[in-house]
Amino acid sequence: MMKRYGRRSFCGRGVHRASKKAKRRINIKEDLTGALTLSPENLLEEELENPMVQLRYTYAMDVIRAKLRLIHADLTAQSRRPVIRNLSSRIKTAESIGRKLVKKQHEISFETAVATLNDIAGIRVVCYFCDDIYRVAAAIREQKDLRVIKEKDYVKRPKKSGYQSVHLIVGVPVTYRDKTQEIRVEVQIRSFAMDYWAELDTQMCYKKNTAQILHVERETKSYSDLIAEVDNKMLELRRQIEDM
Ligand code: 0O2
Repeated sequence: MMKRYGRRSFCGRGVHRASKKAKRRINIKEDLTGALTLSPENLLEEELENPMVQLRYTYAMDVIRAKLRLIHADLTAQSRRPVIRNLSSRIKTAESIGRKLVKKQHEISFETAVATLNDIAGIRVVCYFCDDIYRVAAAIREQKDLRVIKEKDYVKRPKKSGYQSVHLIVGVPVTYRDKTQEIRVEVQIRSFAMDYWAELDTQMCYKKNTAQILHVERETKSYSDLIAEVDNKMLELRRQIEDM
């Protein structure tokens, strides 16, 4: 089962891809009394796929997507050039949640995932230029109906791998009947150039233990530096043109 940040046009609509149940592996365990129970992975999957859960996360992502369309229109009008190139979103698969919980040495359960993971729902914002990242992040911070819970700036301080993006964990109030629940959504904001590097890194290295191969680690990091240099040169050039 695989759910990725599918490329979606900026105005794209649609529901996040449904999981492929056919590929699902069911692990039933038998305890000493002979009772049959589902494995923690299967229980997690069951709870994650509950329509009320999926719809709450989808709702929260839709609120942010709608907000980002407004931000795009506003910033585009201000700068008289397009600012956001594309948006994509996804709900993390149970498999990926399970792996992340194991990596963080947490027990595998839906409750633990909801309590400890910030990126069950994720939105990726790809901007044209690297300064746009901070304009979009600032605009998100200004929204009174959203709460920025946490921020990570991997542009100012790239990860060891070379990964660059600004991450905002945004809380969205989702009300159903008389109950309001704050749903956390991870918003990853990056430039077109940073996205190119991250997409290829995901395909070739990320989560593949290539970090053990020193030259791969060194090369991917050096390409990230090169791309950042080009990104900055493009920004300088744009500024020169704007000043003409
Ligand atoms: P996937 O499959 O993209 O969902 P937190 O719990 O908020 O403190 P977290 O989520 O543990 O922090 O880590 P972090 O570094 O803030 O963000 C992790 C996400 O950033 C990853 O999600 C990736 O999407 C992306 N990312 C981080 N490092 C790299 C990297 O080296 N290469 C690439 N291509 N992407 C990276 P997941 O859950 O790991 O994966």
